[in-house]
Amino acid sequence: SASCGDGRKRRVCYYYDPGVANVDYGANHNMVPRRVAMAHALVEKYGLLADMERLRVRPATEAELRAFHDDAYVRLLRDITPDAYHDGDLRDRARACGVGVPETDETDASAYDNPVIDGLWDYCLRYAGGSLAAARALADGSSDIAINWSGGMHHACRGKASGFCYVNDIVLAIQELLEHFERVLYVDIDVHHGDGVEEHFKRESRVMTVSFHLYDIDRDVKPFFPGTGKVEDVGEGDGKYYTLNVPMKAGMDDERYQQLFRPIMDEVMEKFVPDAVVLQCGADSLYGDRLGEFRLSVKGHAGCVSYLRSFNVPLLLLGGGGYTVNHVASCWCYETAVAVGKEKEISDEIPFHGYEHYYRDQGYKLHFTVPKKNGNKKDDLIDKIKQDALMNLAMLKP
Ligand code: VJV
Ligand code: CA
Ligand code: ZN
Repeated sequence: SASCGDGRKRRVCYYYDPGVANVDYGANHNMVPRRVAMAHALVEKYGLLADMERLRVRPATEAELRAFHDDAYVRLLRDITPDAYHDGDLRDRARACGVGVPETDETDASAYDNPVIDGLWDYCLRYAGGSLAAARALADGSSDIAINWSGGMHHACRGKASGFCYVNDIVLAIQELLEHFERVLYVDIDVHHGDGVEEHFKRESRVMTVSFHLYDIDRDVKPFFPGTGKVEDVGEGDGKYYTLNVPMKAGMDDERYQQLFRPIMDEVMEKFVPDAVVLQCGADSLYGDRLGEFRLSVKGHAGCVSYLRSFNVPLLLLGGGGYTVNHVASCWCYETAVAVGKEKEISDEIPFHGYEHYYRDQGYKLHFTVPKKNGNKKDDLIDKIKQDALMNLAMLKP
């Protein structure tokens, strides 16, 4: 059960490729890969590397990407550069694959989300390579927990980029895990719906996908991206009820989030009994995010990591969204500490490590404060969504 073995040490391996952190999505783009370098600098300064195996791995290969992605899409990612795009020869192919250049395609929304950037191919191979290596470290039994904060790109489709994601490293990692484990559980705490992963496995009963996300149908403007993830979407065919969606409204705080997360995950663990767990730790569900509208603290977010860790099942931790970079780095550093079981030992004072000036707004504390909001304490909607989710889980054969 959830309570046993929490104090036990875990063998943790950690993947960090500085080549990924130098990628630039363009001026004012929300996605800032440097946040991973910031998280890493904290991890290093807090001395956490001593408690982990450091994975040094090769980038993914073209053939490895083709285990999920279309040939034509993989070729496009390989061939496209800002110059080739401007020359026009690859422009149509690029736009068909959801990528573009904002200055050229002013009216094309996806060009803003998924720009053709310098080093795009190398970036994709490296972050996918990290997630694949991490999956292998679990599959061969050499690690209990494996971490790749550059991964977690849950929106990428077989033949198309979407939502800042070009290659779906999560699908690739799960496919790798399926070679060695019978059942794999995917859990997604990014504020956005994990649509790309769900779509690929929605007919598969060996993979259960669970996404917690912001979903507001009664919005006066556009729905929150990507607009999918209703509680009624439960998978199809053999995979029916092996998809679970937990749509939430804006403003979710630690208490209410855990009121859903814990009982739902208890039930999932008991019914599905996974052999490995993949947790996408998108940090845009934190308070103060530039895109998200939840109000989680670092401890609230990390509560999901420690809860799943307590089940003692091989655990793959991936990054994802997260657009207020100081919050993201604080969170992933703290979650690295949770993985190695040292979260109580790391100081709340941000150490001098080269990026300390980013933490001024949070008083140079690792745990930024979440202002209390006085609303009605009893929340019928929480009970309603919990009931709906548990009803779907009741349909799963034990
Ligand atoms: O909502 C959308 C799509 C649009 C078209 C593009 N415009 C800019 C916004 C509306 C319909 N896209 C989302 C994508 C969110 C991706 C989240 C990814 C993850 O966290 O789940 C996993 C890594 C969106 N929301 C906000 C923006 N795009 C956005 C993109 C920009 C931007 C401002 C907002 C890109 C460039 C620039 N500004 C300069
Ligand atoms: Ca999610
Ligand atoms: Zn997100």
